[in-house]
Amino acid sequence: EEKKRLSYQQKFEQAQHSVSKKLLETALAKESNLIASADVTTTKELLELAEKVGPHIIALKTHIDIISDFDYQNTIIPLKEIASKHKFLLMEDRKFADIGNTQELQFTSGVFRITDWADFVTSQVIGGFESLDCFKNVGVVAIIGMSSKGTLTSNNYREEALKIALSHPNVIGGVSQNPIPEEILLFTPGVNLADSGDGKGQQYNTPEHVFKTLHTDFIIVGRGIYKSENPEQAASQYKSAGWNAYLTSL
Ligand code: 5FU
Repeated sequence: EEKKRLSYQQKFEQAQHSVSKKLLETALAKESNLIASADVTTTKELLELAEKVGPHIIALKTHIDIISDFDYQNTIIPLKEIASKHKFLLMEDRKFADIGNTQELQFTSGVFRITDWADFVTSQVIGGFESLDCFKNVGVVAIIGMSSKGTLTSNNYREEALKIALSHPNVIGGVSQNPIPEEILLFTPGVNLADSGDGKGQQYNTPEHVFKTLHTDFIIVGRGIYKSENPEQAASQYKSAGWNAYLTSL
């Protein structure tokens, strides 16, 4: 018989970090484990997508540096309003990958001021344990393994990356295509119901597959939703597929 996973309720009870608690609480309340990746390039598209998918997601993942007309007042303020209206968190997929001092500057300064609005951020752990110290007021999702073909995140790299992730108090979870210990949350991108790849190295699995084989906690879906003719309906479909796959994996 297959090993059972912990439920969101059990993970909520054991969670130490306020952002983990918030994510799990939101998942239980909305019956969703879906994070939509908003890889669009204008403020208008970003806000429209957030409004459409908002009811179905627990978090919206951004690459804020691809927004060509970014402006704190016109991009972030309305985005935060939509997030609070539809009760989802903001995940900035910045993938920090430098020394602590530089990451701190990238996190707090520049035009994006990520520290002022993101609930949680992604970071590589290649800079070592102390490079994560600056992310005090947010949750960190550590990049353990990547979804792309030929990634250098080998077994050995992932093992070392996990040691940092599991021991750092700012870390709430990891991005990976492999199972990780249940003390932290698992976020899995590379999820699509229609495609197996994008011709640029991305590799896709279905929600069923990642819940069954990885016991993932949250699926991250980009083009499957925002490129769809009806993003609202697509979000609803991924939400149901993800939730049913979670229930089946219990
Ligand atoms: F860390 C990772 C990873 O290993 N694979 C990813 O695809 C992050 N991602 C992100 O998830 C990537 O930067 C995109 O923003 C998103 C996947 O988008 P897709 O359109 O569903 O392929």
